[in-house]
Amino acid sequence: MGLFFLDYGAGNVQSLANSLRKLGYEFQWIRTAEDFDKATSLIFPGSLCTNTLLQVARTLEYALASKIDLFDNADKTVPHMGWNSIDLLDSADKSDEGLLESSHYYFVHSYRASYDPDGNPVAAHWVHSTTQYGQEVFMASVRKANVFGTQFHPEKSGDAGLRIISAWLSESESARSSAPPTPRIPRPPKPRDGLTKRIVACMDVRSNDEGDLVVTKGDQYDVREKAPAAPGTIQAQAEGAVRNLGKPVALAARYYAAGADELCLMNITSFRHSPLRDQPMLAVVRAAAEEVFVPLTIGGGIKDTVDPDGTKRSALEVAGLYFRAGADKVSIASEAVYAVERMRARPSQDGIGEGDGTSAIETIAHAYGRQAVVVSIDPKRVYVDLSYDGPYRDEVIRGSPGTEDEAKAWWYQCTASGGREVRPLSVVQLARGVEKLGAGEILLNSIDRDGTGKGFDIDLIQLVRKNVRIPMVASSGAGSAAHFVEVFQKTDVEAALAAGIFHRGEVGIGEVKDVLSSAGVNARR
Ligand code: 1PR
Repeated sequence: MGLFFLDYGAGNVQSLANSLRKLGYEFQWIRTAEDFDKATSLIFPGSLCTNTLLQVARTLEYALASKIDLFDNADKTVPHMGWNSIDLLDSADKSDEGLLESSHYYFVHSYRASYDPDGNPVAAHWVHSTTQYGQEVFMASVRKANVFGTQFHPEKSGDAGLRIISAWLSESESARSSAPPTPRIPRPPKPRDGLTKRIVACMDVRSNDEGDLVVTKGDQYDVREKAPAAPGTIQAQAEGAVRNLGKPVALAARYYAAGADELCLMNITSFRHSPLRDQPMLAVVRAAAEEVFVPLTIGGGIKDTVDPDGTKRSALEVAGLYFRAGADKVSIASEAVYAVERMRARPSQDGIGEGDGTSAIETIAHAYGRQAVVVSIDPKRVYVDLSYDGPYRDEVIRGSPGTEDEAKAWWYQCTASGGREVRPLSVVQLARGVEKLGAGEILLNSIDRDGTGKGFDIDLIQLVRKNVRIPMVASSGAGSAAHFVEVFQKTDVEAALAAGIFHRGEVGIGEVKDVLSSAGVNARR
């Protein structure tokens, strides 16, 4: 008897289990068919429900009776990824299961069950809340008798999400099973797209010279302290220690408490390691996921590798290890560059090239969904003559008058291995290629701006935005809260990321959100 949990390999199993532990609930995993009969409450990753599978099946049947379609990406990026508000439909008993219209919840999905009270009035009675993305209104939560399901991820929705899980599970089982159906009152939705701009804190993690994993931060990807070169030595020999800005798990917990909408952990020396050697990184992810109830992206080393004992591991297996440890998305950099180079060797009508189904992006997106695959791009400016007419002429940016870039022209070249390898690929070619291969989001860095505090590279971000219809995170160069306002006002990105200013405590996440709100940019509070 008691609370049971069904693990069918979905990506968010670990996060949901962590949220239950955080709330103090004990649960058992469903291991045999008989366990279903022992369960008085049953949790399906992605939805919360009680009693028997039959009821789950009925709920799904009900949901399937509604129209389930892909979001239209003509007016917005897809997947719908981020924190959105909900519109609670009225009920006779006012049972809102802990949901609040003043809160935001984390959504990540490409398909939605549309809310259509006129076309499907029977189903509409069981819709508990709706959400709007662009012009589309869809079901955010459903409840019928003792079955409750959400489209968003309560386990990734911070305190607001934990409150829902707690409200549902703390309702006594007898109250739940004896509760009469409480049909909602269908009505036209209140028009509001409440999607907020996301603020992401990124931690670059590597081992220092003592072998401990620390959060570090470079300037233009150089993470060592600058030491003056002694006479007779070259600068490389005079490099100082790896900068140590704190412990990854403690910092992750601090950013979660401060209101970060999402966190990234980048294993920045992973290209030297196999997953077996990266066990400490897996332990960091596991520990961070126990403390942090917002989405967690893990990057670095997502590629086919060979362990020291000769065991081969595919990128899909490596990603699976991170998902099992509690990551929600994996971020792929070097392998994405190589995959797009390969696809360009297989010509296609759209000029982008064709994947062969074997790349890390394709295999992971196929197994876990495209929303679980981020591609991290590390571009560098290549300056050219103002009269440049070479192969990248359509992507050339000319500096605006009155800026430090006046009279300069450049295009953006892709790199691999954290900027160490320059590749024959432009940022536009890479972005369009990874979108076609199945990436769900682009994390756009800039080697030129990283750690400089000069602000985001607006030209770069606008260029990539014009070329892809998946969500984008702008990264590199944030030096003040005003830089976040600038990036959201001048470009149409969904999220902005910073590292240095947060690690050094120069600007707080709360301060960024205050400044965004004052400037009229929608931010989660
Ligand atoms: O190639 O798939 O193994 O992935 C390696 C990952 O590690 C890539 O995402 C790459 O960006 C990252 N990386 C590799 N070397 C470094 C380095 O710094 N030496 N860090 C590195 C990248 C850039 C951002 C940083 C922003 C914001 N760091 O992560 O957080 O630029 O910084 P700021 O706000 O201080 O300006 P693979």
